[in-house]
Amino acid sequence: MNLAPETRKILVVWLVLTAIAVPLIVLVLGPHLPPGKMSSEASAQTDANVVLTALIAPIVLLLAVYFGYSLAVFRARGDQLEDGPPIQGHGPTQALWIVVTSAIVLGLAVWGSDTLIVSAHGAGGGQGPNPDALPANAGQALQVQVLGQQWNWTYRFPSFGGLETAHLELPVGEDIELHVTSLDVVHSFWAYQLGVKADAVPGVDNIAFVHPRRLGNFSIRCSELCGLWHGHMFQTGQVVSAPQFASWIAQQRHAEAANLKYLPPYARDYFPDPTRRAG
Ligand SMILES: [Cu+2]
Repeated sequence: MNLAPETRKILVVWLVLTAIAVPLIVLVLGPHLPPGKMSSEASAQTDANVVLTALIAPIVLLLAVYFGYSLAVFRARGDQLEDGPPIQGHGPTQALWIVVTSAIVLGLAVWGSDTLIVSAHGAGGGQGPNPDALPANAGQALQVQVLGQQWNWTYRFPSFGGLETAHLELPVGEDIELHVTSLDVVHSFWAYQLGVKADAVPGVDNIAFVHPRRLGNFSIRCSELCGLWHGHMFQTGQVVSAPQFASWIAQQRHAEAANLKYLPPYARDYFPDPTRRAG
């Protein structure tokens, strides 16, 4: 191809900078991009952040190099204040631009849809009462109900007698089926390091799947302004080993046994008595 010397220089600078930037983004910045690798869903989100950052870098660099080169080389010198010759379109550049941008957008759409639906079970978002993206063994997932109320979170475990706990522990390596709902106003359950964020809406059973992969703490916040003490809806949850989870559940059942009879029967959602203050 016959390239103008300017084009060749711009391309060389761009290629060199791209060859430096992309590996740095993938290898150095990538491991620090949010939300981390604590669950399959979080990993899929982190991978998406790495791919998008690595892909955007050459585009940003091309624009920056072209801009910088134009400022340095094509600027008017002295008191010559004359426009350059008009450009009336450039077929090959336009065709290349359309082909490359279409390939990037369509490629990302296919990859993103596959990740969302097949490998990351809805990627931690609430999918409503009838989820489309299910983990392979959805039937065996551990069900945990997440209850938002002004201004705290509580959790119910239907497979352990409807036990309600004031804090959240989850077993590592298992599929968890979160049923997020609210007792009063709209909240949003955001377990940051797990890559889960699902709206908690009264009367709605909002299902989000998560598969914890690593042990450790995760922070839980309400991410929907829900009243005066919205900022107080903060907790720390734990991903623990299966035996630790079993002993935590046993201990919670023992500690909460006396309270169990005051709880309403386990349901997918609750409509509290409007004449009483919820919670
Ligand atoms: Cu809230």
